[in-house]
Amino acid sequence: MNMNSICRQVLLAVTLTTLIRVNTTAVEPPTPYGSVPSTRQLQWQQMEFIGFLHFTVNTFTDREWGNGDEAESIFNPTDFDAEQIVRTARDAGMKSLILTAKHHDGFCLWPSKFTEHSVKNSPWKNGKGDVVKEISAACRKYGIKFGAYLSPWDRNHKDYGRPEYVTYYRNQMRELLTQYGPICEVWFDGANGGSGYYGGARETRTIDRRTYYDWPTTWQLVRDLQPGACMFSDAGPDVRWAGNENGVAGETCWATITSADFAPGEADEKRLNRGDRPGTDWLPPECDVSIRPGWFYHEKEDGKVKTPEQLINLYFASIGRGANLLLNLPPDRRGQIHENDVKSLREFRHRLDATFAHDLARNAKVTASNTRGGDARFTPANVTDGKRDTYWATGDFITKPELVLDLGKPVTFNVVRLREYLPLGQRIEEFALDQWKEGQWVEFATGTSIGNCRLIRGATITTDKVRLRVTKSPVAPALSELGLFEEKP
Ligand code: FUL
Ligand code: CA
Repeated sequence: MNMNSICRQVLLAVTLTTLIRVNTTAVEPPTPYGSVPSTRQLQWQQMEFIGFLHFTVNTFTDREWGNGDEAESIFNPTDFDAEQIVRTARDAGMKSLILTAKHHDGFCLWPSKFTEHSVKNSPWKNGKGDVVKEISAACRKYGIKFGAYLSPWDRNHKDYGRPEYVTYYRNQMRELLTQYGPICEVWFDGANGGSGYYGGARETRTIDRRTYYDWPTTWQLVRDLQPGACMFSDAGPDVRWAGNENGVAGETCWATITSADFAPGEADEKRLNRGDRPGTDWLPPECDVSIRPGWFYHEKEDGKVKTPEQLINLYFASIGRGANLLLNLPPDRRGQIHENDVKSLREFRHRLDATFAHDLARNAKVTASNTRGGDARFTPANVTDGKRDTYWATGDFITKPELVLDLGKPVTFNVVRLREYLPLGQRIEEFALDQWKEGQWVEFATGTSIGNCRLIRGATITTDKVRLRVTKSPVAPALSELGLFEEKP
């Protein structure tokens, strides 16, 4: 081997090692921060808008809470139409529908083997009907998911308050989770214990909310039978109550909370509304609210259906703060969603689509003060591609970066939508938004938590450049989306 070829060999070796080194030191994504979502939680959060159906004997007694002594014969919808109900929900943009299979009165909307207090002893379809079956089938037909509410409190059952009832409750849960296809959410209500019929005892029964139900065993049953289902309660384990029934999440709202401090029916409403930071668990909030004053249908509330504008405000106050919106639609005595509710939902959907169909930032040129490792995978352009699974990230320790959207021409908007890349946790704590105005940056909004979705809604702005400043973050941000939208009057 002559000197030249030795040189060539060495050079080749050096080049190869460099190449290999470049490969092995490829830029890693940021390390996840704090608690992060499970796959089922991520799927749930992406739904954003969910429907609730409150329907039972109360629909026919004109009450909100049945006592448990209602005769099965009163449950008799005159023209039950599961498809009309599900279509209404789907057309409103709801991605799943949760049905009160059993409310506090104990009446079951499916023919449970474990009680006589159900549709099977009602005149409806000569006792052959099954509301759970019809609604779940219609959900499958219209391509939305299905969930069930099984009230832990049962004012009809003779054993309520004793261990036998907990077995009964689990038997019913097993029926619901095995006979009706995939269940995407199980809703554990917090109202527990009090006066009731209780098989004729007509007394007040109180229970220890922390111990009576032995929740971990029931939760495990749900995991075993429906591993994809998210469970809702004041304490999760997958989704938490947002702390009120007005549909409003905290202005600052963390997806994390320390859930061991709570039990179903026992929680600090302020903390649920805002979350904890730091919190030991990823437990995103669900904002439940009814389209009418009550959860069940009452003719006297036909004129009190929330207006499209009120519904849009709720959308901004829940989904726009990182929560999911669970909007209740009460079927009427026919067993259909009333015309007034349908009309309001239609207009609501129409206005939302008119706003969010056009992301005015889509063609912007995006630049940032820092891009993680200069790597194209973390490019700032990822925030305008409309995909949740691509994101802009900065280098570790770069916690106050800036992002500039050059829109190329003046654009008019009044809504900014931000989304964080959730698999890496909720990272950004505070941010500010600026517009380019008369040759300088002028701040037009500041905000706190982002999470799944943050909507900043303000005065209409016309500008050709927008800047996002991350002003507080414990770690490098990972931002999936920055969109600009205009609400048309
Ligand atoms: C509450 C219940 O008491 C109401 O009747 C309704 O079901 C609501 C969603 O949850 O705690
Ligand atoms: Ca993206």
